[in-house]
Amino acid sequence: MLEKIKALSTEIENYLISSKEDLENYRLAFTSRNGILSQLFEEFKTVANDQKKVLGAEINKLKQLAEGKFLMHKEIIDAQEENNDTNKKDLTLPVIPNQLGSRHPLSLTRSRIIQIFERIGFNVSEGPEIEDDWHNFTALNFPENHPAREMQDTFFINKNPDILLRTHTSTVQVRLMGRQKPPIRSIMPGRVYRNEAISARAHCLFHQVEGLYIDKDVSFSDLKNTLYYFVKEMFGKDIEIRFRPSFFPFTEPSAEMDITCLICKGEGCNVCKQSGWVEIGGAGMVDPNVLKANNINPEEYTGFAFGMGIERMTMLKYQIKDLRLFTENDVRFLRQFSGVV
Ligand code: 2NL
Repeated sequence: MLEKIKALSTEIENYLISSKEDLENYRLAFTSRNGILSQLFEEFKTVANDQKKVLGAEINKLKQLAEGKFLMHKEIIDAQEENNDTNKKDLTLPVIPNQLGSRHPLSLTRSRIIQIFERIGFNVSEGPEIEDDWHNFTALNFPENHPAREMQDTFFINKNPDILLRTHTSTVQVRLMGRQKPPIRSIMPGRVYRNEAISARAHCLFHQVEGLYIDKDVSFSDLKNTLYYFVKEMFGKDIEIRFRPSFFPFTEPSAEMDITCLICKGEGCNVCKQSGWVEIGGAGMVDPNVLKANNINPEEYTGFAFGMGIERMTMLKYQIKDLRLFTENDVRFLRQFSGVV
């Protein structure tokens, strides 16, 4: 009997199982109720008592080997089946919908700004981000020694002082004046670049929207009314706008624009430094020198222009505290804007 156990043990070890059928044949031959192992246990009952201890231990080892091999191969084959067998899958189940991405908050703000200005007759103009000195500075009445021309603000390309990354989108307005006679009524949203250290409040790349309206008899009250309308549409009827005297090389007179702080509604808080107002941009009447430089007769035409930061407005609108969130592309941040239109 010992011989028989040894032979069976070798047979089990060498038995090849590579399919479901192999596994079933193996089970029938060895471990099933009518298999060889059962027969062996029957035979064991007839063995002389003094041999039972030794033989019993051997048979048990054989049983463990046989059943262990069965379980191991069953696991492998079941796993393979699960991967291959599409028949088992319920193809009538509804599909799991693709998770849609969401619009970037800056893109949402940009679209909303365009929508608001298009309704009162402004169109949208675009232009290159790599510009020259004329379009970025000279045509906009920047004096030769103006600090904004210096290296710390402007990115120059290949150290060539004439080729640069635009520092404002006014370059597009210059191009527009170069190819279109007034009336001009257009807004220019786009990327601008400044050579600044990146922090929660500053970035070397950001987005601006500028606007330009040139026609006969355009006045400062047109400017105020247009921006008043914009602020009410963009931020709500309860938000006020105020103008403070300021200076820009390209406008005269010039003003900076504040709106009611959206966080405290004018009560005073950390965001507005207790003033109840937050700045959103600047504006003014186009300087006659700018009109002249762009071949528009300032005796015949007047105009107003304005510029606002898209990041700034987005941060105020959605209470975003750190500018860097806009460029890090963290999906946990971006996902919060899904469904916002
Ligand atoms: C700001 C201020 C401003 C303009 C931009 C402009 C363009 C032309 C002529 C005259 Cl072609 N002006 N643009 C005017 C006033 C202010 O931007 O704080 N931007 C974020």
